[in-house]
Amino acid sequence: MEFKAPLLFVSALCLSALTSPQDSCGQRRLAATPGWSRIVGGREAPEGAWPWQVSIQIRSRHHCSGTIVSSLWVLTATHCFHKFLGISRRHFRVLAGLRVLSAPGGQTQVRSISAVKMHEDYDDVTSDNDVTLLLLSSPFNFTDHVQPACTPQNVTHEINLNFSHCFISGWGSTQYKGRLVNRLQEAEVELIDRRTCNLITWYDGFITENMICAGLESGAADSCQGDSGGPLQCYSEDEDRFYVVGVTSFGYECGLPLRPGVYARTSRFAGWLKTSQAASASAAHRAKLTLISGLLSAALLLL
Ligand code: 4AZ
Repeated sequence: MEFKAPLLFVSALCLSALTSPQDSCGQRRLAATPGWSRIVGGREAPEGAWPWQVSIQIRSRHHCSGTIVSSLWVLTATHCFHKFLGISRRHFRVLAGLRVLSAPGGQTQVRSISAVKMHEDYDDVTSDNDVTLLLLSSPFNFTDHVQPACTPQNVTHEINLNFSHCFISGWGSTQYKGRLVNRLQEAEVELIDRRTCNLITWYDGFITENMICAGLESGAADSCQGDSGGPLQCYSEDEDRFYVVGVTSFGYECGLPLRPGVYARTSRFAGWLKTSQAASASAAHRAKLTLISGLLSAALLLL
């Protein structure tokens, strides 16, 4: 009889750990509040600055970036996957807690991908809806170096967050047609409203409502090849945390004036993010839930 209480306690603990939503997000435990000085171009990211940033690799080579949105899910760009579906999923790996590509180190966690959920309305001509969710084979353990980013609940929420600083980060090249870099880079950018970004002298009407432009008018800070899929992350002073506002999608070359980086606007995909994650909970996860519910019921029956 005395084993009932512990059984009930353990079952309830497991059940809540498996079902409760992630309540902590967008916080970095190692890096300080964003500075107030403008960063021109890129610089090396300090340790733990972007704990939600991952490297998606094919056969151990960096391919694209992504953002951790929960322990089991990574948000990335569809264009990173839709032309690569011929490559077996077992050649793909997702690395978190990584700063130096050639030297993963003890903080790095490696996972394989158990499902790729591409946006159904992705358009490879216009790059509209360039978002994909990756379901990991097993969850990331959250540490000082591995954390999820927050995602805006809708467009109004994104606007009301009144972001003070936005940053891009990645291992992409520092110039158009350049090479990947070994150490994670970051740059501060400004959000550019759609009307400006669609001007004839800018992207001339190409920017849909599902996209957001970010950069500097001069072009001095930008994302580039290899940064795709990674985060455009903005800091909310009110909440003291970071939101992933965009997914690096495309741009005309890199660092040109009037040609900022274009990002899939995550606030436009809040509903899609929710339903996709709910619909595709892994079979393993479901099996575990069934087992724990069974345990819980057994414990309750014994009471
Ligand atoms: C790319 O090819 C790419 N300047 C990503 C971002 C930008 C340009 C190209 C934005 O992955």
